[in-house]
Amino acid sequence: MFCEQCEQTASGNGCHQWGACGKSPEVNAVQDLLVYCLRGLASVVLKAKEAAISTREADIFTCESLFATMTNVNFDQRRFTDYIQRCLEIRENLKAQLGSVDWSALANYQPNFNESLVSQGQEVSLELIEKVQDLDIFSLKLTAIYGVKGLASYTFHAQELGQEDDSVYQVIQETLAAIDRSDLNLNDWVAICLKVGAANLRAMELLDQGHTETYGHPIPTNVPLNPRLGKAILVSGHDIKQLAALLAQTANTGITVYTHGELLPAHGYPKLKEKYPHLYGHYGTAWQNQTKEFAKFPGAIVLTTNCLMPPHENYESKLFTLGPVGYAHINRLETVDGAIDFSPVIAKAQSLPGFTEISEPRQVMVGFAHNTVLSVADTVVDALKQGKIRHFFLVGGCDGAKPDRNYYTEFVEQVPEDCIVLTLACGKFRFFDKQLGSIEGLPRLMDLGQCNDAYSAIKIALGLANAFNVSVNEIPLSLIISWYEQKAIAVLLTLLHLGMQNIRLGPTLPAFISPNVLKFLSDTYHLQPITTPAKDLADCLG
Ligand code: FSO
Ligand code: SF4
Repeated sequence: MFCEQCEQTASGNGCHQWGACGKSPEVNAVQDLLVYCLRGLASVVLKAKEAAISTREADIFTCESLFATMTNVNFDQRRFTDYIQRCLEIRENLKAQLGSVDWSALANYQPNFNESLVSQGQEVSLELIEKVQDLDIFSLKLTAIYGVKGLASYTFHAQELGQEDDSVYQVIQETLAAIDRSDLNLNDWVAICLKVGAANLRAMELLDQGHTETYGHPIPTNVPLNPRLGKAILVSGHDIKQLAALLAQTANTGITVYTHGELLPAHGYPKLKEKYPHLYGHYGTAWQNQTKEFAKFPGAIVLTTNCLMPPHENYESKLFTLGPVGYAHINRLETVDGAIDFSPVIAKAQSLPGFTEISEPRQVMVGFAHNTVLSVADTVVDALKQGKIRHFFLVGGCDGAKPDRNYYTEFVEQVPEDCIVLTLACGKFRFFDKQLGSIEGLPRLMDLGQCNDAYSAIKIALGLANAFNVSVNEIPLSLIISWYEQKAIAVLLTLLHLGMQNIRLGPTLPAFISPNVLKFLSDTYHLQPITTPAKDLADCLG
């Protein structure tokens, strides 16, 4: 097998025997086969778009199935077989509408379902076909594919909330179709990657609109970290819409709903909180701690998106997945009349003890999305001008199990008292409950939301640049980013598209970035690896 799409890739050099995430070589091969078929579908979709034939079904399908191939989303080989079959059905349906066209071999590719899809997937591994030809183009093709996976996940969430823009689908399909081309040079591939970043900015804007138009702008909200007595359901992942659907179905059941991981920021949405008082508190920390945290949780658990880890026997019977998420033998929630039916989760929660003991009250504050922060832009600008705030640090991104991620905790601990830390995504769980005080009434630690809310960080940076009438690289803001999976790659491409300089990335640099591509990123954008908290802090403040 070959996969190097995430930060945890084996020895920083690609997973070749078995995925460090728990993905088997067989699942990896059928994922490769699916992506290969999606690339063929993309060329047909582009022709259909030119001919003004509706491609919405194909576009949404492409997003969902690419989402399923992201790290820690779906480990179920049968689901990928279903996705491949569906991909070919959609492709042939579009071809039939287009009439006689001279299709490429990729657009006509037909796997043999009577033989092993695993060996057919191994034959179309991108590494096998491309790496030998040109390492730098291979590196940029991987960057584009992985970035498109992240973009597809944001686009999938946005369309769930009724927000779509055909220009985003166009970029996803163009990028997938371009992988097959051998006539593009390095500059062309850099441009393709930056275009993915631009489309991702639009996708994140759509997702932000979807969230805020449906659930209101997040407001500063205290979230209990201690449970309350009674039956309980824990919801993890990122999908606010599915959380809302669960809340609707559990209203008046007496069950308390807790968020886990990246769903913590859901508590900041006023329309969710007002409507569903049984959305009570947060339980646990980041994704890599789930095997311990899920085992202890005394109720049912729903995984709405990444990051799913291979479940342990001691909690798998109370774990449920939905949408693109999956694991063989784990309960899967079905869609009934267009909505997920959570009744098996409710029945499971009722059969489990729930919380029978209370603990010391603790809480954290969420809800510092762009609307809240920019509503006090004048205070921020005054405090900056008067030197009361010296610098902003965005310390955010993904968490992971490696010990070198302690850098981010130590960094936040060492940030001087006249500086403010903005954070987002699951990396914050290393320091989210620290009491850092405030400056001029502004908390020194502000949680902007999920990785899906990276748009907020960008809006705040652009808003401050606008208030000072300078470029975004001239405001006193440093980006200290931790990455893990492909959404982080999409966001990084967005930041590069915006021309953001001096991003510090860690805990290690992506394995798929070749030395020449890294040199380009470092020369053009001054993208750099993290070093030590003390050195990086001194450099940023210097
Ligand atoms: Fe974390 Fe996982 Fe949100 Fe990622 S839960 S690591 S960038 O998939 O999604 O931040
Ligand atoms: Fe390895 Fe990451 Fe790929 Fe899993 S997703 S196989 S850990 S590179």
